[in-house]
Formats: sequence, structure tokens, C-alpha cells
Amino acid sequence: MKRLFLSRTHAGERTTKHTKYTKTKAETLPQADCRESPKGDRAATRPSLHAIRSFFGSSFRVFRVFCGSTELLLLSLCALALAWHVDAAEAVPARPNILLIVADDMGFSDAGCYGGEIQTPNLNRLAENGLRFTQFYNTARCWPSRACILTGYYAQSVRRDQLPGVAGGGQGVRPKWARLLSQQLKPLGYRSYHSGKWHVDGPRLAGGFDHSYSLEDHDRYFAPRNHFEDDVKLPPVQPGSDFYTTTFIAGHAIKCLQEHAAKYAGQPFFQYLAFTSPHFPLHALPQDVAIYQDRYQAGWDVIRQERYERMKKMGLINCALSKLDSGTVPGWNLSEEKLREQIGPGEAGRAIPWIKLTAEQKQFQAAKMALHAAMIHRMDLEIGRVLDQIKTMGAFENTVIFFMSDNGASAEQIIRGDLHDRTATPGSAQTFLSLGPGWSSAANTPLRLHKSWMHEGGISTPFIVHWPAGIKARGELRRNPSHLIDLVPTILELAGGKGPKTIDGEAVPPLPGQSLVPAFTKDGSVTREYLWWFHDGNRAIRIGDWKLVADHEAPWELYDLGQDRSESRNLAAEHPNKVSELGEAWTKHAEEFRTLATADGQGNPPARTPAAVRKKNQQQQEIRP
Ligand SMILES: [Ca+2]
Repeated sequence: MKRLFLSRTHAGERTTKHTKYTKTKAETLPQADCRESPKGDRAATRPSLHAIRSFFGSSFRVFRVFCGSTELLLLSLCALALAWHVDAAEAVPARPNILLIVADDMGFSDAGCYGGEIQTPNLNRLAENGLRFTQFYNTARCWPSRACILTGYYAQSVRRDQLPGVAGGGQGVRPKWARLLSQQLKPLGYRSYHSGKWHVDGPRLAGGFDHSYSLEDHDRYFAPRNHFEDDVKLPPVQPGSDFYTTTFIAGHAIKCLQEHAAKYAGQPFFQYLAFTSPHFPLHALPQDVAIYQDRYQAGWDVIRQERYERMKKMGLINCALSKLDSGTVPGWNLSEEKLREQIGPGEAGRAIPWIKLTAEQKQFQAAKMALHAAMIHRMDLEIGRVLDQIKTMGAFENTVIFFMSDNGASAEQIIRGDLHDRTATPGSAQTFLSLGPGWSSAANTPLRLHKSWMHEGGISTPFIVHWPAGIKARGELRRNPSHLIDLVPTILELAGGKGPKTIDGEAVPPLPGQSLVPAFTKDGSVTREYLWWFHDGNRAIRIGDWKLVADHEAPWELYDLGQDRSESRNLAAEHPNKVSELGEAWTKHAEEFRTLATADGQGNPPARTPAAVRKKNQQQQEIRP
């Protein structure tokens, strides 16, 4: 197949710089040469100041003799200084630390640096001094995204998302060859720390992490009952204490980094910081909610328009604003009647125009969005605390920071955990509120649909990369289409290593993603054949700017994302050959992932009854367009 995956406006070739990055010094230097300097890692790759001073001091008289005049001497010194500066600027740093930050259910445009009105000064600073990707993709759901982040494979091929006819999914067990990034970084000298959501199979420490705080209770931000430190269960948090998960997760990361600085300063670190914010239930701290309590009275239509205008000005998008879709909500949502009965008359179950809401609904909906904003606001503050810790360690310059969300904002509206007390303050521990489809549409501005759909609103995430020592660009955009599967190859390249070719004598399949390191220097320089999605029966494939996408059992829709990122004009009827071409490619790759998932015999489903076989055959049909 042709290698088509180039943006029309950003088709480009790999730069010569890439060769420099590919062969990092870390690959050729012994361990001691990769150590961080106590005052910042950049020093490890520059000529030391002491050496420069010695050189200038001892050479001064020699220069005077050779140059013969003060002017010529000054010129020579300038030339030498310039040469050193160029050399230092182009030097490849020693192996960088990695900070990988994941938000949970945060929308494409929630952060300020992606057009949102939510105050995210720490993320904004990372964006101003780093890169923002405009077409970065996740998998539209928590657990498959985490499989991609940590293994580098499509979740279906490692049995971490459902593929019809294959045993696996949210409870699936990975094949032996699907090792975690932390396991791959260990032989490269890294220490790895996990703080927050896990949602991958297997214990953390056996998965290569040196420390872990794993929050397994996704219904309680104030008093989780099910959580683990270093794979040992912690006592439940007592209700009424000052615990808040977002703060605690950041605190654990800071604790790991402090220990790292004290005991392992000679080694690079990989900190996996996986927040659960702003996933439902909408639980937020009162002081954060107060900042936003009057901000959303204008409603989701106005907020969408405002975000859209800001995003256009920032150059993040060039498409129309998608229309509100009032007909599509998750199949597992409570009915509107149940929502009103259990939450109150202010709840709304559909993304209808704001003007059609009652006054009571407007007030309640505005309060819900204030909770969502407050949760992101707090997450940004906690990210700031972690960044301060890294600065204190003198490691900020040579830490590569990635920020992303695991899926688009969610239209889910369910009640679980400690249920919902209608008399309690919204956002408190006694409440169980969800963002819902109206505000989710605003959070995903300007894109269509929500978490769990394969339309752009479900699978698009902000993606910030910040690395002062290794990326010269400041505040630039990258339109290079990219995906979570690219993180492992990117980080392995930065760490100066490659994944194993065999494990226990068995071949390890090649990674499907591409290193994004060339895109750090030049937009469009990462090419690929395709990107592929499947979740809950929803499916999509992107080849070049063409995207084929369908909801469960619905016919394929075709979009030209180069002009229509908001998927507003379905071109399937105009280009039937393109539909066939992409549809066949989607099926071909689904079969490849099925082969990978079942090759060790463990992905094969158990023996089935005739009825189950009929169902399986039906599922097999579903996988074919
Ligand atoms: Ca999620």
C-alpha cells in the first residue's frame, strides 16, 4: 500500500536532524556519561564551564601572539563563542527524564492553550515553551488508551479491547510479548513511577514500576475505598477527611521524585502521572468551584462559539463548528425520565440548543460545567506542583513532558458509587453528577460526538510536548497526525533504546506506531500508512486526510479531514471507491490484530454452544463493513 499518511499542507520529508536524534549519545555513551548534572541536565552535553574557562585562560597569551591585535583577538573570541553556541544548541542531550501526564475524559478544547476558558496556566506555559499537536488521537476509552500508552500496540492486538471473536477487552490479559514501557526502560537505566489510574492488566511493580499509587475506585474523589500503594491495598479513606484524589495522585508523584533525587539522581526517571480528573462523578473542591460558579450562565452554545473563535485564531483548526447532535447519547445512559427523577428537574439528557432549556435547567447545567472546570483547574495546579518538584531537582530542562487526555469529553449520564443525594451541594461527596452531552459537546469543540465514538470528538486529544533541552521550537503547532501508539517508539528513541526482538525465544511483533522525534523538529515529517480504531462496535480508519467512520451497525461515512475536521459533510456517496478502499483496509488490519491477539492460543474464545456460535458468526459479520 502507498505510504499516504501525509497532511496535504504539511507533507514533508525526514530532516537530517532526525539522523542526529536517532543515534543519540546515550546509545554510545556508557552509563556514567548519561548522568544528570546536579544543576541541570543540559550541562551534561555542553562543554563544561570549567573547561571553557580553562581553555580561555590558558590560551589567552597564545591568541595574543597569533592575532597580533586586540581587535583581531576579539573577533576570534566571538567566532569561538559562536561556534560553541551552535554546537551547544545542536547537541543531543543525555537521556532525558520522561513525565507522561494523562487526563481522564478531558475534552479537546478544555485547556486554555487549546481554546478553553478554564484556567490552565501550567499547561499553557508548557505549550508556550513547547509544541501543541492539533491532530493527536487516542482510542476514545480509558482502558484501550492505557494499553496503547504503555505497550505501544493497538489495544485489540494485545487483548485490551474487544475484537469480535476474540477473548479480551477491559479484563483482557496481554500476550507475553506485550511488555510495558516501564519494563523496556529498566534495562536502559530508568527508574519508573506510576501515580494514579492504572486500567491495565497485571500488578504495577511486576510491570516494571519501582513505585506505584493505583487508584481503583472511580466513584469517589474524596474518600476512595479501593486503592493500592506498591500493589499493597491501602485502608479506605475516611469520609470527611481532606483527601482529594487529584491532589493525592500528584503528591505521590512528588514523593517518588523526591526519593529519586535523594537516592537515584544518577539515573533518569519515567514518571507516569495518570489523573482521574475530570472523569465523572463531578467531584470538586469548593474553592475551585467558586472561581467558575458564574462563568457558564451563558450556556453551551455561547461557550462553543467562543472556544471555536479562539481556536481559529490560535491556528488549531480550519473547519466549521459541528452542529449539536441531540439524537446521540450512550446506550447505557439513564433515560431522561430517570435522570429527572434521581437528579432533579434541572438535569438534561440531550444536547439541545441552550435556549430550549428551562430556567431551572440552565441554572443546574451551568453549575455542572463549573464543577468540570474546577476539576481541570485543580489538575492544572497539581501539575504545577509536580513541575516545581522537577525544577527543584534541576531536571526541568532535560525532562520531556507529554500531556494528553485518554479520550474525548463524556456524554455519559449514570449514577453509581454512593448514589446521588439531591439535597447535597453539587460536586460534594454525596452527589454523583456527570457532564452530559450538552457540555460534552462544548468540551470537544469544534468536533463531533463524545467519548466512546470514533468520530473526532471521541478520539481527539490535546497533546503538548515540552523539552527545553531537546526542542528548539517554542509555542509552535504540529499538524502531523499522531496517536497514542506513537508514545512508546518516541520514548524508546529518546531513551536511546529499542524494544526486544524476542522474548523467551519468541518473536516480538513490530510496533505499529512511529517515533514522533522527527516532528519535534519539522512538522509533517512523520509518515505512516494508516491509523485504525474500533471500540464498542464503532469503527474508523484514517489514511492521509481521508477518514472512514461508522457507528455501530450504521453504514460507513467518509470525510476529508483536511478541510472538514468537524465531519460535517459525508462524502461516502460521492466517492464509493474510496469507501471500498478504506473499508477493505480497515478489515485487513482488524484481521492482523485478531491474528496477533490469538497467536498464543489464549485469545481464542472458549468452546461455544450452537447459540453462541451463531452469535459469534454475527459478530464476525460486524467486523466486516
Ligand atoms: Ca477516560
